[in-house]
Amino acid sequence: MSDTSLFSPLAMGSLQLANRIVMAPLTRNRAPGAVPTPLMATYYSQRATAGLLITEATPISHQGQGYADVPGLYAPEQMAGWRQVTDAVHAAGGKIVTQLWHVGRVSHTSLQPNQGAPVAPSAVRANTKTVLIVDGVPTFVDTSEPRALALDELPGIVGDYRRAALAAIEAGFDGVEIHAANGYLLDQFLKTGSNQRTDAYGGSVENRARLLLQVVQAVTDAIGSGRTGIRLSPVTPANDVVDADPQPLFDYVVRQLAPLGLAYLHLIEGATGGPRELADRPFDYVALRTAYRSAGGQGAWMVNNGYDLALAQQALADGADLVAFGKSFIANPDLVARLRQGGPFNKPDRNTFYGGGAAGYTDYPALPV
Ligand code: 8OZ
Repeated sequence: MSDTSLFSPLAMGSLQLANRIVMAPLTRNRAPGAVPTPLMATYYSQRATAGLLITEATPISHQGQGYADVPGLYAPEQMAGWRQVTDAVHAAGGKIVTQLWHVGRVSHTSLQPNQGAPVAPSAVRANTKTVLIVDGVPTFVDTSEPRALALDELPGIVGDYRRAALAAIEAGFDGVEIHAANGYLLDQFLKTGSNQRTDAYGGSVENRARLLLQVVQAVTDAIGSGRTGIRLSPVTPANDVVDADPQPLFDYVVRQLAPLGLAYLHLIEGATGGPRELADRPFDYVALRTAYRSAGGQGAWMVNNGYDLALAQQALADGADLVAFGKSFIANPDLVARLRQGGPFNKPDRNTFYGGGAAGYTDYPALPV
């Protein structure tokens, strides 16, 4: 082994991780009726040699759902389903947190309570698609026109995050990741393109970051900051979000997060699942980390997007603490062992990313041991 750091343990908040390799959150749409299944327990436990597993994005409420067949965390049968997942992962020696998700405007009336409009900071439709099941087939459709959330609805949303965090711990998770990335609700509030509010939640950087910081405070108050992480994507164009001036926005966000004692900050660098550098959206991630550290932030710094072994080792040498792998974890349940020996790697099959059953989910082979 030329570099052991990727395979070395990390004490992070209340969690002891066996290595620095993280399974990124990956939407797989295999939970009919929003209830986690035994097949999902198999899938996650197959990948339990990761230092940390982050579940697929998991709606905190019916209103927070935007896609068909994603598992929720707001009903008793969902928690019972997740308990099978967390038990299986723990039995296999792994650690698992769940990703708390509210999609905001990235939804469709057919998925919403009473077929209502999806909610958003402002009534600005996202030019993006979501997935419905049409005649049994996963089908991409345009998102629906959203309605702007009233000021007096926001405490209820903060409360939903809090409740879901408590439910996660009750279901056996080691912690939670607050999904504030990829153009979903919290990212919609952060960014100027989707937030046109004129109240205390719109306009200035401080106002646009307010909901996010209230959510983090509520979740950490409920379950402890040492088992809470957050995911941010400063410049991703995913789900049609854009900010006019992202560097000062995110510098402010991480400086505010610094004293809260989070277990980790999870950064998507560049375009989610796409290029790591965007000519029209430059961003300085080193400056961001410096802003966080100089404000006293001690959380682990987790990087994500298009990492392979060499790039991951370089990131750790450059000061990152954890590297999250997405597509390579879909195709390689034993990714840690494969990285350790430098390959070979199975190739992911895009046709089975979203929806379906065991094919392309639990049937990727591990290396013989
Ligand atoms: C792919 C398909 C559906 C949702 C994200 C939760 O981008 C997602 C997602 C990804 O964060």
